[in-house]
Amino acid sequence: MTLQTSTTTVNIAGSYERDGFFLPYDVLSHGEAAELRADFEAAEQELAGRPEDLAILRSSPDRVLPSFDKLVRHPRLIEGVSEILGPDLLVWNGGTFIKEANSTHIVSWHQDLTYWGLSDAEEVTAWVALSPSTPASGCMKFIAGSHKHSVVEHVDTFDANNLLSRGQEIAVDVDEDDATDVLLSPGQASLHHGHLFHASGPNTTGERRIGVAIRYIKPSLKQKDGQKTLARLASGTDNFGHFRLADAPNGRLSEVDLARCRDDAKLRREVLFKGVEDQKGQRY
Ligand SMILES: O=C(O)CCC(=O)C(=O)O
Repeated sequence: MTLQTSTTTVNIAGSYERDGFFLPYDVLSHGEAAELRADFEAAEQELAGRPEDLAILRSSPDRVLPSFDKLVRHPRLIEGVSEILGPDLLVWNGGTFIKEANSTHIVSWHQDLTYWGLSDAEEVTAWVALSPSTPASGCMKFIAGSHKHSVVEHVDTFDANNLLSRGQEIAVDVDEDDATDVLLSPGQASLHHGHLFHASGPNTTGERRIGVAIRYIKPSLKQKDGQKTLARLASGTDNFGHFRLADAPNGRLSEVDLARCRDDAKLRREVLFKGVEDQKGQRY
């Protein structure tokens, strides 16, 4: 994949520290983003009659498609995220957020780290656009500086229209007028902090909106509750062993990888749905 050069990493750490995010960050060319999207959508077609595996593809494409494994380890992403977290990086998850054309699905105001059961906040999300991210398509909105709060109270709504696992929503008022729209072209990314207040609205366009939310963590973090989940070493070394290290995918949609993801998804659900185990997530 060719590297883009229009954004330097020089100002990433400063903006991130001040605002809790950095954008836009050039990662892939339009052509590369289109290729990745085509590979993903072909895989969706292949799994069309297998809902459980289709859900795995959408929530963990990096574990079942070599092209997405390559994306999460892309030198440009590693370079940008390392400015914030340092050279040793694990990918804790690399799932997609999809809003179909003319979809009412939204994401309520939330902070990512609320329910992930991680021991620390040294986590960065790189959200890579595979389609235009605009207010009309339901782009994310960020509240600059809100990452300086630790986790605030959230209420679970389990609203079927909400793409979050528990439909969780920040219980304090958020002034939408203060929000920054995350405007991205295909192949660009935003980087955001796990305590940042963020949300996204419906997709009012006739095109699908697709983003890949890659959650990078430092290997020193631990899963506080439950068993060790899988994480992929994306850069540097893991001197801690707090996660089970995932290998590269065995191939495209291999049965072995799909089975591993099914097992890992069970462990993750125990963490994400702690206290409300009988509920089902809405996203996939
Ligand atoms: O894709 C979206 O609309 C929301 C994504 C999000 O909340 C996240 O990546 O943390």
